[in-house]
Amino acid sequence: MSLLIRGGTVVNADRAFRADVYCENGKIAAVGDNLEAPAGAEVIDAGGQYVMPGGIDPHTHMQLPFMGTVASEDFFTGTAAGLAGGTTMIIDFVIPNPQQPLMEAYRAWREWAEKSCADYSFHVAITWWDDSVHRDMGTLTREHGVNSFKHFMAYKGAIMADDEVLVNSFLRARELGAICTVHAENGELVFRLQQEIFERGITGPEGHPLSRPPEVEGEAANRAIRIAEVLGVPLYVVHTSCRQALEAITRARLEGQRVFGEVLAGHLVIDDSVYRHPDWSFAAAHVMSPPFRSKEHQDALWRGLQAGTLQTTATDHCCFCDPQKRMGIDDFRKIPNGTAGIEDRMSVLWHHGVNTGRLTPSEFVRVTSTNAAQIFNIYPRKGAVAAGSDADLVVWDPQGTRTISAKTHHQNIDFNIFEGMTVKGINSHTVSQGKVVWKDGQLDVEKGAGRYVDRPTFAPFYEALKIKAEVEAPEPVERAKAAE
Ligand code: URQ
Ligand code: ZN
Ligand code: ZN
Repeated sequence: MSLLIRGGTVVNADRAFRADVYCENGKIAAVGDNLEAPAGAEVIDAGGQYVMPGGIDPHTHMQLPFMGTVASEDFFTGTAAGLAGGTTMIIDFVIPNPQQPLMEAYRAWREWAEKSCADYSFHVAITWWDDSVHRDMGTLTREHGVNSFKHFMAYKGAIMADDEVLVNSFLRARELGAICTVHAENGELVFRLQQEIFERGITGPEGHPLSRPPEVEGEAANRAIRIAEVLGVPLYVVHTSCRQALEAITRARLEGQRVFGEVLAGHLVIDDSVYRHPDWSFAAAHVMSPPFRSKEHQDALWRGLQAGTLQTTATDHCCFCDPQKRMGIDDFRKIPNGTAGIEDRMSVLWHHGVNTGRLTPSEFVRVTSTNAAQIFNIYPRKGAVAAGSDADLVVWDPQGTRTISAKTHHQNIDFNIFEGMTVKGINSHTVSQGKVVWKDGQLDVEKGAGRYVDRPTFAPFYEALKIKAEVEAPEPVERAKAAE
C-alpha cells in the first residue's frame, strides 16, 4: 500500500516547511519536493493544509473496570474515535487490583486491547507492594516494553499508593530505567473531605470539587516530586489541573529536576461552574478527578503549556454513560469518575491554542505528539514526519470547522464535555500505518489493526543518575571502640 500526500506544509516539532510525503508499507519513505508516486498509489492533495505527526494521547482508560462498573468505551471504539479526531496512538493503563499479580492484570489488558484499530501501549499502575511486584516490574520492562509505572495517590481504599508503595516502586523503577507517573491528589484528605461534605448534606455532584480542592493536588504533586528528587528518578505528573500543582512542577524544573507535566484538553477550557448546573446529569457527567477548576487555573495551565513547563496534552478518556453516573444519584462519592475527549483533543487544542496565538503549529505538534513520544521513548518512530517514522499522520485543514456534539461524535458515551463548541482547525484526513482511515468525514478502520508498541527503558542514561543519598552521604566516621 503506497500513499503520496502532495502539496502540503509539513509541521514537525522543530519547524514547518513545504514538502510532499510518500508512505510505503506503513512507514514514511520520503519527505521532499515534487515526489513522484508509483502507479496505483493513493494520492491526497494537501494544498493549503498541514501534514503533522498523528496525535499521541498518553492518558486513556478504555473499558476500565472502576467504581463498580466498566467504562463504556472499549479499545476498538475508543481508538476509532481517536482516529476520527487525528489521534493515531494511545498509551492506556494496566491497573491491577491490590494483591492482583501484575502479570495477570497485564495479560488481561493486552487481551482487551487486541481489538484496537490504532497503535497502543500501556503504563502499568503499582497499586500495592510485595516481592512479586518488584519481580514483575522487572519482567515488564525487560520482556514487555513497559518503561513507565503509574501511581494513584488518590482513591483510598481502592487503588491508592501510599508513601511506602511510592518509595518502593520509585526505587525499583530507577533500578530498571523506567519513568514514574503519578495521579497527584492526597487520597487521605479527599476521603476525609468527602465525609465532611456529605455529612453536611451536600450529596450532589457539586460536592465532588469541594472534596478535592487545588491544595489537595498541590500537596500530592509536591510530595511525589520531592520523593522523586530524593530517590533520583524522573517523574511525570498526569492531568495537572491547577496552579498549585503547576507551581510544584515549575519549581522542580527550575532546579533542574527531571519532572514532566501533562494537562488535559478539558482542564484547559472547562471550569468548575459545570458542577453547579441545575441538571443533575449534566453536572455528574463532568465528575472526574482532579475536577474542573475555576478560571484562574485555566489561565495558569495555558501559560504552563506555552512556557514548556507542561509538556504534553491528553484526555484521560474514561467514559461512563448517564445510567452509570446515576450510581451516585444519592451520593456524589459513588459517581464513577471520568469524562471523554479522545476525539476532540486535537481540534480543541488547535482552536484554543493555535488560533488564539498561544501556540505555534510546531508547538501544537510538540504538545500533542512529539513530547509524549520523546518522554516515553518511542521517538522518532512516533511523533515525527520523517523518513523511517511510522506513517501515522494527520492532514490538517486550518480553515475547516466542525461543531462538537454527542449527537455526531464517534465516542461510545452519551455526553460530550465540549458539546456545542465550534472549532476551526480539523483533520481532513487521518493516516494510520500508511492507510487513510479517515477522510470525507468517514472512518475506514479495521478492528485489530492496532499494534502493541514496545517502549524501551532509559537504562543507558540512568547510570548518570544517582540517588541523592549516594552522592551526598558522607563516609562513615571512624570511631575508637568505646571502653567496655
Ligand atoms: O483517575 C483517573 O485518571 C482515572 C480513574 C479516570 N478517572 C478520572 O476521574 N480521571
Ligand atoms: Zn487520574
Ligand atoms: Zn486517568
